Amino acid sequence: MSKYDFTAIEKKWQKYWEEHHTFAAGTDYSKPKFYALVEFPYPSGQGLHIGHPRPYTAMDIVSRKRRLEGYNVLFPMGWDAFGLPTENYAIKNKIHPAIVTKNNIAHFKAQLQSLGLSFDWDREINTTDPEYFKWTQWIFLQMFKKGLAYKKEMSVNWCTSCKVVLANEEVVGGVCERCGGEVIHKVKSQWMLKITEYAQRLLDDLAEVNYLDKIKATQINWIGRSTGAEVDFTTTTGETLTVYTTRPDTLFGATYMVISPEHPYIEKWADKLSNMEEIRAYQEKAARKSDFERTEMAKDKTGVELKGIRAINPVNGREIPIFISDYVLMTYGTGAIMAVPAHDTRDYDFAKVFHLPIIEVVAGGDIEKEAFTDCATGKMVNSGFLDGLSVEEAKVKIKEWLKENGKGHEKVNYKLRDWVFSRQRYWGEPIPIVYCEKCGYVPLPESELPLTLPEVDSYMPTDNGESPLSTLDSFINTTCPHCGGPAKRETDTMPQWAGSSWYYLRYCDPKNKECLASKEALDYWMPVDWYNGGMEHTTLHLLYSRFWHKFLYDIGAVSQKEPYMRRTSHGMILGEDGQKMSKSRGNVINPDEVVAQYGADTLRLYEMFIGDFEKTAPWSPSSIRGCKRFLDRVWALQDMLTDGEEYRPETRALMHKTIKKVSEDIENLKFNTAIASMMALINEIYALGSINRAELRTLLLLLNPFAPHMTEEMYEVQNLGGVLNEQKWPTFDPALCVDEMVELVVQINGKVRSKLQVPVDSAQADVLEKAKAEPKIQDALQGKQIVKEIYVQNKLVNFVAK
Ligand code: ANZ
Ligand code: ZN
Repeated sequence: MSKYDFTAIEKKWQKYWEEHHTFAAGTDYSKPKFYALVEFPYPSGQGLHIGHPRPYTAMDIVSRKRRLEGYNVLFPMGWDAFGLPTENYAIKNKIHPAIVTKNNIAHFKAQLQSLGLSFDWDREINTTDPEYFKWTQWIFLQMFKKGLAYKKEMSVNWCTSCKVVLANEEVVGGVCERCGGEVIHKVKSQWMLKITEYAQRLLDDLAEVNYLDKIKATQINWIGRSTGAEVDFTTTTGETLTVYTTRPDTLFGATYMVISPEHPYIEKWADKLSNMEEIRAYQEKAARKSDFERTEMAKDKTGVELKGIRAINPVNGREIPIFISDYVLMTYGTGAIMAVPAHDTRDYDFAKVFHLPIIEVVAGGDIEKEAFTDCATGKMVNSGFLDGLSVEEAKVKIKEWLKENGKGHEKVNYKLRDWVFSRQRYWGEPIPIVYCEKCGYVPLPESELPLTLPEVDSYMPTDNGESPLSTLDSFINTTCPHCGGPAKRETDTMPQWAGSSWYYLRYCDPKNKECLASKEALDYWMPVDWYNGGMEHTTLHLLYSRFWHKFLYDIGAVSQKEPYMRRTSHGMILGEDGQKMSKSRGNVINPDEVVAQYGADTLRLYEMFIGDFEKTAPWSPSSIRGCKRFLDRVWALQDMLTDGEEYRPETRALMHKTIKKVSEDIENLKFNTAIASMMALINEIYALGSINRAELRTLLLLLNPFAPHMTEEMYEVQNLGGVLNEQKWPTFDPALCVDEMVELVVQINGKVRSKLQVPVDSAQADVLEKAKAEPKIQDALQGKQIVKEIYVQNKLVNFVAK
C-alpha cells in the first residue's frame, strides 16, 4: 500500500464535497430533520484559533452521523462580523471596516474548509450584509412598536479604553469583557430593550429544554429571582421610604436604613439636610465605582448619615437613622434597604464602623463575633408577636401583618436588568429611528429598511463619547416619517449581540427577501436540535437570543417558545503550559501549521481525543503524534485486507460492542472514549493479523465522522460500494453486546452465604460493591466489621469479618 498522503487526500475530498454540494441541507420536508448549530465566529484579523475546531468538529461528528442515519441535516455557518476589533483595526490601518471584514472572512473560510467541516456553505450568512441586517433592524422596530425598546437617561457602564457603553453582561469582574479596560459609570441617554419583561418566562421555560445543568444554573442565577416584601417606612418629614427585603421576618432588628447615593429623595431633602456638602462629595466618589466594587463583600464599608431626617420602624415605632452608602445600588429593588446588622454581613460590617446598635432577632448565632445569616435553624427573639416562631413561620406572619396594616406587601424581584442596546460606534447596525421635535421618537417605515451605514472619513468615536455618525450632517438630517417636518436620525448603532440574537432563524431560509425566513422553512427546521457553544455566552448571547425568540413567538413570527432544544458546552484548549493561549505568553498553536504537518483528520481526531469534551485541555504534541500514528495504522489495514462480507466469529462480538460504544458515546459528548474504543478494535485486529471487507466497512463508517477524508478515500480505493457519505450508519445487535456472565460465591469468614451474577472478568471494586449490597450478606454482616476483603476473579468473594 502507498503511504498515507493526507495532503492530497484532503484536497481531493474537500473539492469533491464542494462540487457536489454534498452537505447542502435538503428541501424535502417530509424527511426527518436535524438542525445542528455551532456559534458562528467573529472573523478577527488573527484568523482561526486552535480552539475553534473543537466545538466545530464535535458538532460536525454529530451532523455526519445523523446524515448516515438518514436525517435531513442542517449544519450551517456564517459570520458575526460587526464589532469593535474590526473597527479598531480599520481606524489604525485606515481601511474601511467593510473591507477588513471581507478579507478576514475569506481567510477564515479557507481555514474552516481546510478542516473538512461539513457545513452547508450554500447558506452562509453575514450579519454585516444589508440583506441580513435589514431583518435585525426590522425586529428592533417590532420591539419598539410593542414598547420593548425605549430610550432612557441612565447611569451606564463605560469602558474607558474602548470608549463604549457596555451591558452588565459585558462587565466581567469589574472590567471590560473584551479589552480588560477600566469600567466606570456615566450618565447617558440609551436605547434599552426590556428583557426584564421576559424574566419569568426565561426562567420557567428552562424546564422545557435540555441544557447542561451548569448552563441552566448560571442562567437561573443571573436572572436572580428572589421573593420577599416591600416594606414602607415613614420618615420624620412625613414621606414614605420603601425598602425591598428578602428577610421581612427580621423587621424588629432593623436599627438603621441605607439608601443608595443615587436615591432621588436626597435631592428632594436637600434643604432639610444639614450636611449636604459631605453627602455630595460622597455621591461623586460612589459614581466613579463599578457595581462590582461597590457590592464586594470584603470591602471596607463607607457612608454618610443624612443629618436632620430619620425613619420610623413600622413594627415598633422606633426612630432610626438613615445613611447613604455605596453598597446599596439604585438599580436593584427600591434602592433603599432596612439594615439588620445582626443577620446580614454587610450591614454588620457597616454597623461596626458606625457604632450602630445590633439587635439579635433570630437566636442561634454568636452576634458578638459575626452576623448570624443562617435562617434554617434559629427561632425568633426580641420580635414581639413573632417571638418563638421559626424564620419561615415569621416570614408568613409578618407579611400578613404588613398587609393588614397597610405597611407593605409581598414582592418578587429579579437581578436581571434591561439590556443597554446602543453603542456609540460606527461598525454596527444603525438604529432605524428618527427624532422629531413634534412627534418624539418615530420608527422608520419598514419600506426604508435596510438603513445602511453612510461612508465616513473617520470611524473614531468623538471625544464626548458620541458615535462617529453624529458628525455627519447628511446622515443625521432627515424628515419625520410621521409629520414630514425636519427630524434627526439616531446616531447610535446596535451592539454586536444584535445580529447573533436571531441568526439561527435566517439559516433556515437565508435568501428570503420577503421576511426573515418563510414560515414553512421555520416550521420544518426549528427548533435547533443541538446547539453547542461557549460557557462564556450563557448570560449573553444565549440569554439574549432566547429573549428575542420569545418576542418573535409573541408576534407570531416563529411557532416555538424556545429556540434551542439542547445546549452543550466545550472546554477551552490551553497552551502546552496549561495557560490560556495568548500572543504575549508565546504559547499559541496555529491550526494551519498543524494541518500542514499532520493533516486535518489528525487535528480533528486529536481535538476530540484530548480529554473530556466539557473540560479544558492543554495542548500535547506527543498526543497529537499518537493520533497520527493511529491513522497510519488504520491506513495500513489495507495491506491485511481479506475477502469476507460478514464479521468473522472471532470479531463478531467486538464489532457489535464497538458500534454500540461509538454510537452512544457520540450522543453523550464522550468523543474521547469513542476514539479509544476504535483504537482498541484496531489493536485486536492487528493481533489477529487480518481484517475482512465487512469489518473494514464498519470501521470506516464509525471513524468517518472523526476522520472524514481518509475514510472516504479508503472506502473508494478498496471499492467497498459507492461513496461513503451515502451509506448507512452501522447498527448493532444488543444481544451480542451483553457481556458474558459468570456466577461467583460470596463467603463470610470462608462460609458461603450468597451467590452473585457478574460480567466475566469484572473489576474488584464493582464486584465488592455488588456483594455488599446483597441482602443475605448485609444480614450476616449486621454488627460486624469487615477487616479484610478477598476477590478471586470469576470465582469468589470472601469477607473476613469480626
Ligand atoms: C433586610 C435583611 C436582613 C436583608 C437580613 C438580608 C438579610 P437578594 O437575595 O439578592 O434579592 N438589598 C435590597 N435592595 C438592595 C440594593 N438595592 N442594594 C443592595 N442591597 C440590597 O437580596 C435582597 C437583600 O439584599 C435584601 O434583604 C436587602 O437586605 C438587600 F438578615 O433586607 B435584606
Ligand atoms: Zn414629526
